[in-house]
Amino acid sequence: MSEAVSVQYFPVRATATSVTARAMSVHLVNPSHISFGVGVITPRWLFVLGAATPAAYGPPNIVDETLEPLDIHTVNSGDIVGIGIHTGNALRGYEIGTAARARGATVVFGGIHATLYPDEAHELGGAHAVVRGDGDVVWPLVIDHAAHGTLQRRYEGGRVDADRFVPARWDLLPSGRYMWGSVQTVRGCPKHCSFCSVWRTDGQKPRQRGVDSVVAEIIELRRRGFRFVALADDNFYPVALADLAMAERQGNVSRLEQLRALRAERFELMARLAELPADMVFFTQITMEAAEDVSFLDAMRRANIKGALVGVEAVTPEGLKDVYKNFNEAGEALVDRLKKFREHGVYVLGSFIFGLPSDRPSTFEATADVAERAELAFAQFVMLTPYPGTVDFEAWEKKVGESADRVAGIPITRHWLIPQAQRPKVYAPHPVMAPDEIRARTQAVWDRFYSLRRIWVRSRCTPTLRARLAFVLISKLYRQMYANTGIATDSARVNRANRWARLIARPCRRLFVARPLPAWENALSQPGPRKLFAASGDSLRPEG
Ligand code: B12
Ligand code: SF4
Repeated sequence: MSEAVSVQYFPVRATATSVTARAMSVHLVNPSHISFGVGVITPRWLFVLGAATPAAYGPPNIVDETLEPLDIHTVNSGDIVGIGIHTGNALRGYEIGTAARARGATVVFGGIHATLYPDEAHELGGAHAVVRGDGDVVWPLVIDHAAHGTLQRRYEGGRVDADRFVPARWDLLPSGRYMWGSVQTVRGCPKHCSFCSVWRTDGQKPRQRGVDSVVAEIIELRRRGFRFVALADDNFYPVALADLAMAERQGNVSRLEQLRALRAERFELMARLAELPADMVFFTQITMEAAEDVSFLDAMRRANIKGALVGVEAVTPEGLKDVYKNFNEAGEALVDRLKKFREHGVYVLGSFIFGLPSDRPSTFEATADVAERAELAFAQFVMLTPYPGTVDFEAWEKKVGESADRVAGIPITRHWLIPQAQRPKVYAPHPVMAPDEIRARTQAVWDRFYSLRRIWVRSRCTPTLRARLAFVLISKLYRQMYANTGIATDSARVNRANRWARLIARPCRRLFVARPLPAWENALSQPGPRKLFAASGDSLRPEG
């Protein structure tokens, strides 16, 4: 694209001190068609781009619509509105962009969906410019161009090297609204699952952030009263033992060294996390292969990484073949592998996909049984959705071609443009089950796994009554928030679920917050976090 501006050609930051800079405001908006008042996890991109916004333009106005909708009257002519979209919230993003443009603002889109469909943001979202890829480095340049009237149609943010990732600005967080902070430690994933776009957009080369900058952000969050932090990584375990063995077998010395260095850095990070206050709880996403890496699991336990989303996807070998995930186990070996996490103090949120071509009516109950026998703490059962940028999507789009069914006049191969309430639940025809059968059976599995009795039994994994209560509430919240992401058919059920989620969210948040530790304020430059704690007089964990 000739108009595209690539980040490589520009310095990290252009200067911007003009009068225009001070007269206009920068808004960053995370779109959502539904607001809960309280958020579970901080949407990290808002605070990363907030940090990347040049100081000359003043602090950006951050709006997360999962908390409450944007008040469009806060947007004035000449302002810059940055909107980050993934596929699920693209339609709402386009509404916001169109409205902001009508008010005379400069509209810029970014995020994974805009990366995949930049023209769509121009055609439907009122975009003046679209940033593809990472925004860390290119965002200040975009703002400067907008301020100086030299804005381009397209910017290529590329895949920024890990040492140029911008740490988030947590001082921009609205207080008392989120349960978990989010810190990214690695971007990219070496695997190639067919339903996932990460390895194609973020790349297969893991870009690991330096340990110091990760720890500094966590300290900052803890200082503000967050003791629960999601490590917002694609895959926290980018080097499996099998990868090392393969490089060794191939006699590939440089690859082996590279992998060993990455792995050593993971252990270094976990050792540093272990030095943080003992009340910290981390959660991440990891592949199942980590179960056979006992030293890694033990390091996770010491680091207080107490939970991990594991993509189980399917419980049969045929299902795993369907999604190119042959590195996972099936059957009893799967149950044993998942239990390994638990034995080493890591509680698993198992993620399963329903609607795979090899699924049969019996697969649903069999999956629910595995989830129980494997002693999963949480589970999600998602229906196969072809996300753009994935191998599955491309195959499906090619197969249905021009003859794709239409809903509200929109081909289902552009399902994200169909109004939320009318979106189909199942996209690809299944060899033996009707779409509604898949939906109903999926819902039944959710209902079974999240029955109050079963949640209460599972909550025994927590140490105190307060923690058990938190477990029950978060389980119910999780269930209710998911009730409208695909499985519920009638709007009454969706509305009921949303009301419940709103009601539970506030008390739930209170169970997650910790005492802020402002004494850490000036101590970030000190040698190590453990010393900082001793110096602050806090007795969460003694020094030495
Ligand atoms: C952490 C995470 C979650 C968390 C937390 C979400 C949260 N509140 O932040 C949880 C577990 C809740 C979650 C849930 C889901 N997620 Co998720 N998630 C992620 C993950 C691993 C990291 C996101 C993150 O924080 N990255 C760090 C930030 C800094 O990076 P970033 O968001 O990409 O932003 C950068 C650029 O994109 C760009 N950018 C972003 N916005 C903007 C805006 C402007 C103006 C500009 C200039 C630049 C810009 O600059 C940023 C800095 O470089 C991504 C994978 C990924 N690599 O993105 C998946 C990912 C975003 N999730 C995905 C999916 C599918 C989901 C679910 C639908 C899963 C499900 N089946 O239920 C739900 C939907 C939730 C919802 N309704 O929003 C997909 C989205 C695919 C797509 N095409 O949209 C991804 C890409 C993973 C995948 N497997 O493909 N997710
Ligand atoms: S699903 Fe997970 S393991 Fe597979 S490519 Fe995506 S991030 Fe990597």
